[in-house]
Amino acid sequence: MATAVRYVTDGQVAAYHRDGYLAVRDVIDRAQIEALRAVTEDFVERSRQASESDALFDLDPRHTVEHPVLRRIKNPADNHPLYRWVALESPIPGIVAELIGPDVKFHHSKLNLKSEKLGAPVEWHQDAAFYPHTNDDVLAVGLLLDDATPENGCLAVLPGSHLGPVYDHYEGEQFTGAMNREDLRLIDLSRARLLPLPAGSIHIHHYRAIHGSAENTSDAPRRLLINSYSAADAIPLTPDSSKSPLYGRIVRGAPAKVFRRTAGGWRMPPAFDRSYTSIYELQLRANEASTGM
Ligand SMILES: O=C(O)CCC(=O)C(=O)O
Repeated sequence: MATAVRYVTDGQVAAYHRDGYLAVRDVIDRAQIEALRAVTEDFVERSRQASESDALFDLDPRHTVEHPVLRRIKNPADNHPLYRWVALESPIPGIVAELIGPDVKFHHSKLNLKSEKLGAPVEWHQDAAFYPHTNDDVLAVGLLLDDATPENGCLAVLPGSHLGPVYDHYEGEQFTGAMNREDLRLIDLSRARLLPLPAGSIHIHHYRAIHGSAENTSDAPRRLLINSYSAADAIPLTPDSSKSPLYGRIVRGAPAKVFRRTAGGWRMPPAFDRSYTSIYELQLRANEASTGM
């Protein structure tokens, strides 16, 4: 009898549920990573023609035709077959199924680019504040297209924080895309773990896990292709903001006949189906508001 392929060990599955994150090395081979880098460089070239952020590109305010500073490619899985392969057919959905499956649903994809010396930080936040679901089996998988280091802004995660509350991501009435400053003061962020990893590795974080990353102060880029998934029986509580045809697609197993619900709640995000820009934009706007710029 054929045995099913296993991508992660029981120990890794337990570590994900205990810590709220997991790093796995050598998931995508060097040739595919080189191909993904070439595709990504083509998108950066195309972004020269854009003068403002749109449905595909999220541009840093410093972006110019001569020196493109692209922060994010939106919905990469809809925009190139290789990105789509990563999201739907690479070993990644299989790994997700071992963590929260067997039935797995696609949520969204994005590619965050931190360019040399310029790449913007991502402040501490929890993805759950952006897209709450009926239960907590929701996660994001980041595939590193470059070696990630503390200097180029590798991801940092606070272990065990997925077992705590989902904090307010508002200052007053403004959704800032970052954890509320008063709450942050009460949290010991010195316990956060940096995740430096070679290209081709993935890191996976639970959607309640507190995470963020520093700016890129190095001479090397840090490009991170993120795909988010949920258990099929985790039902989104807010409308889709991605507008992607892949949203809600079953990528492993079967659709849920019964939804599953975890107790608890937190403040709803704004109506992102009408107004979502990007986490960078939200965090920048909030910082400008707080410094009176
Ligand atoms: O790009 C990063 O380092 C962080 C990504 C992230 O947390 C996000 O885009 O929600």
